[in-house]
Amino acid sequence: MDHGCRLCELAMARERTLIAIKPDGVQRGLVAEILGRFERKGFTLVGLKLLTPSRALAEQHYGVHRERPFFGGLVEFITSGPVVAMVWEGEGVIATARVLIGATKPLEAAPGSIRGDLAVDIGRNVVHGSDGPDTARFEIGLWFQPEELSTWTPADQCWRTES
Ligand code: IDP
Ligand code: MG
Repeated sequence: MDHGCRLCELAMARERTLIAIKPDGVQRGLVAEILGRFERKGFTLVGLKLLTPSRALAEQHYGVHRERPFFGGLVEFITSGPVVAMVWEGEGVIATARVLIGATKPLEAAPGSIRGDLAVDIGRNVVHGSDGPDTARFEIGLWFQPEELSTWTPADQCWRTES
């Protein structure tokens, strides 16, 4: 809950989100392109690994979609090869990452967004981003052990944010 107090400000500044480059993004050689967009924007990378997700991980990650007709195919797809899982940090990173990623349907995603520039099919939309604070916390805990995350401040942070 944001009360507008100093503690809330600090917590917001440390906001984190889970971003995953899906198997299609890895297979198509788009890792640097996608990762670079978050890096160039000015967010801070605090966790990074490449793994082929287990079925259990995939089913938990997409648990909210369990009843949807595409669930089986989605789990097959996300477990089909390596995924690059990342945690990015920064003020407003959860919502802004969704803007950088673009709409779920790539044909409707704005030009300039990752999906708008790099994808055409909803089932091959190259990247995942948490959709809110609760989801972000859940997904980060699912994909990363606490010790796999680095809390650090980039040396040039004062050239990215005023405070
Ligand atoms: P999001 O990735 O933009 O948050 P969600 O609605 O959470 O979109 O759906 C999760 C993922 O499930 C999508 O990124 C996409 O890969 C897949 N998906 C969603 N809807 C469909 C569909 O109608 N057909 C096939 N795959 C879908
Ligand atoms: Mg989603």
